[in-house]
Amino acid sequence: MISLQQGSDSDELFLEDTYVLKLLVVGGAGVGKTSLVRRYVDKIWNPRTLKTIGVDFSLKNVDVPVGDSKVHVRLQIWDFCGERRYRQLLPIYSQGTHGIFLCFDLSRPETLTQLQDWKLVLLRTLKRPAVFMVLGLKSDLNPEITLESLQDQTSRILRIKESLHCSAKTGENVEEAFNRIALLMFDKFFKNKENEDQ
Ligand SMILES: Nc1nc2c(ncn2[C@@H]2O[C@H](COP(=O)(O)OP(=O)(O)OP(=O)(O)O)[C@@H](O)[C@H]2O)c(=O)[nH]1
Ligand SMILES: [Mg+2]
Repeated sequence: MISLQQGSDSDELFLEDTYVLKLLVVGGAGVGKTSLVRRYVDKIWNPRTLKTIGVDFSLKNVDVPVGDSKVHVRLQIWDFCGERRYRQLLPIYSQGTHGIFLCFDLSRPETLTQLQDWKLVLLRTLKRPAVFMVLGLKSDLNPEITLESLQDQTSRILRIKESLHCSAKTGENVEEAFNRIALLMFDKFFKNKENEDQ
């Protein structure tokens, strides 16, 4: 059974006992977005990924702990290509998104600064606010990075405190990043609805 919960400015999809959440993954070319998603969804590390053309789409079911219980969430993961010439497609693919991973490459600091542009474009095109989280990828190439220094940089440069360093190669913090954003998205878009239903 599929039911659409009517929101004031959006329609939220609720499949039986599962909340459907859309997560967009963006950031510069080659920062490691597809490798991150493949590591999370398929539990594989393949050093020879092909660059994404347009967008890749994956699904993953995850249980999000809420208080003493858990809710079932189906993550729709939209892995958007970093190549600039496809940027005009972003407004189309970003609509209805609940959360966004802004990704950069920890071994190329300029890719963090470039996220300012991505954030601006998204803020201009999204019809409702989404949850933003910054991911510093390829942490295996920058083992000195600490969560504190990362949060410091992302707050200063992007005004976003919510961040994590991950490695698709070693698996560091990959599950943690997706679990964290699933929880933040659920809290923002559905938590009050849950409380109303009880
Ligand atoms: N050392 C290391 N290399 C990585 C990691 N993640 C990705 N890479 C490498 O970085 C390159 C680009 O990875 P992709 O995952 O294709 O990057 P992308 O962000 O999806 O790139 P586009 O699709 O072009 O936007 C590949 O050679 C990967 O093997 C990581 O965690 N550690
Ligand atoms: Mg890719």
